[in-house]
Order: sequence, then structure tokens, then C-alpha cells
Amino acid sequence: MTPNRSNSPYSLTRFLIEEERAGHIRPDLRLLIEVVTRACKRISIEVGKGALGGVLGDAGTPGQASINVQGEAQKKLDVIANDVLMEANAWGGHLAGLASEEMDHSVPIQELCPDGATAGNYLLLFDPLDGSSNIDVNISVGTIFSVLRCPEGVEKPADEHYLQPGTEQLVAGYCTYGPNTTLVLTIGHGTHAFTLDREIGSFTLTTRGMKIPEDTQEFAVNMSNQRHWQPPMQSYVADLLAGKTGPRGKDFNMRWVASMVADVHRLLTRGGIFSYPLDAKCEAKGGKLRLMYEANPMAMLVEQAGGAASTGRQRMLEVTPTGLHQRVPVFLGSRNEVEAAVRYHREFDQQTPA
Ligand code: AHM
Ligand code: MG
Repeated sequence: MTPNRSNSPYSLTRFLIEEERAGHIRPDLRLLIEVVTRACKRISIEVGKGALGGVLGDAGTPGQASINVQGEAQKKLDVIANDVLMEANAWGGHLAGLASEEMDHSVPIQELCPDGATAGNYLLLFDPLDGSSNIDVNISVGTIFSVLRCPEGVEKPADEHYLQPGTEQLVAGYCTYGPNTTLVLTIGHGTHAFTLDREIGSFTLTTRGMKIPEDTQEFAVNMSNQRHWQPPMQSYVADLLAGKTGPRGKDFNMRWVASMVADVHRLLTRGGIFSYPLDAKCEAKGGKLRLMYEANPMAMLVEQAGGAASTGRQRMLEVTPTGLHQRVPVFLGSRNEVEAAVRYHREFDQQTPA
């Protein structure tokens, strides 16, 4: 009897094989995505254990929190998620090196796995558990990742080899660990969502070709920073809040999960603008969110879904990186709304002598 294929779930594996057949992806890159997403499944299991698994709370010893390169206290699950991704990729054979939010420097794959590991062709960057301040209160968190090509002839990549603009990304994705676990992925041919089927343990394609509406009436920003923002951001948000009778002529709603993955997932699903602008608290660092493993992968996913991503003054994907952990201001989401935010910056800059 011929199996009824039309009703069988369309797995991530099948999706990737078809993309390879269409010439959109090389076999070693397809296998790298399989390794990374398998690690995400493992992280999803750890996150899902919550208090039962003893995985909540801070890393380190009582009274002595473990601090990462960003100067931020690490949660136990930050460390677990980082270890899972490192371990999964050490033996994969597809990477030349990897870099993480939780580690000071990138690691060449041969150092991770010196016993005869051959260096692959790619560089992987990740934020192993974004939004981790939300873990202990059972709010969605996620993993964000980006894949770049290792420069030709480089066997042992150093930090400088990762400093490529976001336009060079081959793959970008995130996995949200929320009421369900959803992987959102782009290989440069649209943005697609896969939901983890917990019964069979595999990601199933649930939205092919996500499309962000061009217009929105929803914005996401940490309003408690309002007094620290720069003038163009102050005017932009003041006009959003003025609603129907203000210059924008419509009412806006606000949502802020404080997990970038969850906030971006909402705007990929129903539109919106997400912003983390420069403010007086983060100005010296260049912003709050990191370019290489937060802003750039999200920017690629959003652009591939028809949206826009900017620093407020430049297309995000065209920023020339200067450091692995570089920070940038972020505006991304519905195209017309991102353009509106950029306009406020441009008009301010034109009126203000340099
Ligand atoms: P993290 O990578 O240390 O978790 O920090 C990034 C998070 C984003 O997920 C979120 O958008 C932002 O930081 C929240 O910032 P705030 O604490 O100002 O609400
Ligand atoms: Mg993060």
C-alpha cells in the first residue's frame, strides 16, 4: 500500500534536503543546521525541567555569582545551554570555529576537539540563552544563532575572522522555548517556522515564508529607560503615545517581554516594531544588544520576511563589525514603522550641527 504522504509531517530534515536539491544550501551546511537544531532540542528539554531539574537560579556559588564577558551574572541555564551547543558542535566536523555570548573569545574547533578534528568551512556564533533574566519566572527564552563562512585558507580562525557584516550571513535562526518550542530559520530564501513535535522529537514545518505586515500599531521597548533616551527616540515614542489625535494619526499598543526572541517572534507573527535604542546607561558601550549574535541574525530573519532592520542610522546588515561582542542600537520589524523611526533620527541629525 502506498503511504499517504500528503498527511505526513513535513520535517526540518525534509525541508533542508529539498533546499539542498534546489541548490540553496550545501550538504555540509545542511548538516551543520541539523547539529545546531538538535542542540536546541536538548536545551528545550533542560529549560522545560524548571525547578524539577534544579536548573533555575544563578550559576556560581552562593554569594559569588559567576560573571560572563559582558559583566553580567550568569544563570545556571546560560551555562548549560552554552555547554550543550559547544559539545554538539565539537564533533560535528562542519565548523572551523565558534563564538558565544558567554565566552570572551572565539574558539577554533581544533582546540575544542584536538583529537584529529578536521576544520570545516563555517563559523558559528550564538547567544545560547537569550532573555535569561526571565528563566526563573517561567517566561519564554531562546537561542539565537548565525553562520558565516570561514575565510579562505584560514584553518584556525581568530576573533577577527568573524568580523564580517551581517550581509555575509549564510544562515540565521532562533529557537524559542515557550508554551511550545519553535525554530525560526532562514538560509537566505525566506523565513520559515518549525514547531517541535514533542511526541516524535522532531521539528515540523508550520509556517513557510513568514511575512511581516508592512504597517503596525504595536511597539516594543523598555519604557523605563525613556528618560535616558536620545532626543530622536524621545520624539518618536512621544508621537506613538499621542495616538489618534497626534502626528501619527493612530493609536499604538505596547508589548515588552524583555526576551528578544519572544518579542521578535511576536512581530514575525503579527507585525510590530522592536527597539532597543541608545540610552545614557548603555551609550558608552554602543547599545545594549550585541551585533554579531543578536541583532544581525534577527535582522536577516526580519528582512527575509519582508521587514526592515536598522540601527536608526544605518541598515543593520551593513554595519562593519569591530568586535565580537560589539553592541548596537536596534530597530526592527514592520518595514514602514522602522522607516518612520529612522526618519526621526535623520531629521534630528539634519537639524543638529555635527
Ligand atoms: P541577554 O542576552 O543577557 O539575555 O540580554 C538580552 C536581553 C534581550 O533579550 C532583551 O530584549 C533585553 O536584554 C532586555 O533588556 P531589559 O533588561 O532592559 O528589559
Ligand atoms: Mg541575548
